[in-house]
Amino acid sequence: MSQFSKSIKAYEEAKEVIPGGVDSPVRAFKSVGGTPPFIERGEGAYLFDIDGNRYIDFVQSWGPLIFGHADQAIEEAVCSAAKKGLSFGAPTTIETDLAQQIVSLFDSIDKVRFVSSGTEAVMSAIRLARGFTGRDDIVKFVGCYHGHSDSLLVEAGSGMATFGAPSSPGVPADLSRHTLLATYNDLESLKQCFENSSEIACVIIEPIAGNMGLVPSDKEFLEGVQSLCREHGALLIFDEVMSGFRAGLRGASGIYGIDADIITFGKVIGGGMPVGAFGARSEIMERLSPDGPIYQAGTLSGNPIAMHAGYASLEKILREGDALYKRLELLALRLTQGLADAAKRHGIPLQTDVRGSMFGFFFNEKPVKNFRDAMASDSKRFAQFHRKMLERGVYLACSQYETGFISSVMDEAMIDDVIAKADAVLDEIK
Ligand code: HOZ
Repeated sequence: MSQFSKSIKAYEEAKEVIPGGVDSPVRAFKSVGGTPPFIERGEGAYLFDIDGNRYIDFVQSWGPLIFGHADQAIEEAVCSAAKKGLSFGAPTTIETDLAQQIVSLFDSIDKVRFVSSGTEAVMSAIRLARGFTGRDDIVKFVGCYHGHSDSLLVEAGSGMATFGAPSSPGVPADLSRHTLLATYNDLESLKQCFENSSEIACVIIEPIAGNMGLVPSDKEFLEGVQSLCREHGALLIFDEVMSGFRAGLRGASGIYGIDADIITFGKVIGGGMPVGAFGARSEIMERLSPDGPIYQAGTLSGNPIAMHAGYASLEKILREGDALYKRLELLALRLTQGLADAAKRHGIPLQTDVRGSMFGFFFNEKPVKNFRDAMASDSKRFAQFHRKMLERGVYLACSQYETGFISSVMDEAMIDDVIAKADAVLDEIK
């Protein structure tokens, strides 16, 4: 009997009534083989599946759970808010409280608007940029993923990369022709886009890409992107849905010291509840309805339970400040160094990187700077590594085009245990 037998049965049942058995494609384990464990509960650094297997969790719901599972303060905030009602569709003071926390940290943000997901945040930011500039074209970088809205589902990372799809049926060609593509960490390719179009409303980028695996921008490249945007009157959008409050207290914006015109958030600012947000200076945000003509709305936007979860999460973050990210980065470096040493011992080429609590690794001879480099990594070896680590109780993202996350409830002993397991696995797959 397999250690995953209940999950295998649950997956078969799910597939009868849910496409692919999952509500988001990357969860299906298609690129690594096998079936996904069905989760029963999370506690601290660990996940428990319905077969009773325990895993140390480096996925953390794809990023939000920086304090691990069932954090007491966040749980209490959610429970006490829930007792007062689940949704009002009317203003609440907690929205202002959470907005103030975010505005206080970013010089370039005077106002934020809350939505219910990262996809929604980015989709709204694009509309705002188009409405503000009166232009239709946008530039995105190949391999960056900005959620699944039409304009952005072109040569995207994350699940699109996992399944090797350049774009999705259902996105009208008339729309995707307004999405120009540039190469990550290659300023010349962006210059080319500006030469090809004088109608560019915005350039959107994950300044620390986390959806083609972890691939940070080079500083000079990102500075160049900002100058080109200014030169051509296009807005710069930092998609910090993943890197926001993950790579550092001020995300990539703080690490690089670059102020984007619009920043999008999600994941950590919801503490595990569905939240997204986008923010900018007043001049831009005031173009949004009801102050201005650019429409954007949502029945559950600023949902009180989600706002309380996000506020409790940010309150904990602000209490520890930069020290939190230093601590998490040291753990991430301990992990990636341990993996790199083990890989070297077994003669396996491995590239690793870390930004704050985000870490990534590629089975690749060469450093990874863009999506083409990422795709040259050994996906078969990744799949073997993933499966064998899972069998040993280590829950890693089920695609080489995703990022790993350290949570505050992890410690050195846990990391060392994972390194020992990785060492054994790498020995088996060398
Ligand atoms: N945006 C998440 C990280 N790539 C993936 C979440 C999902 O697609 O389910």
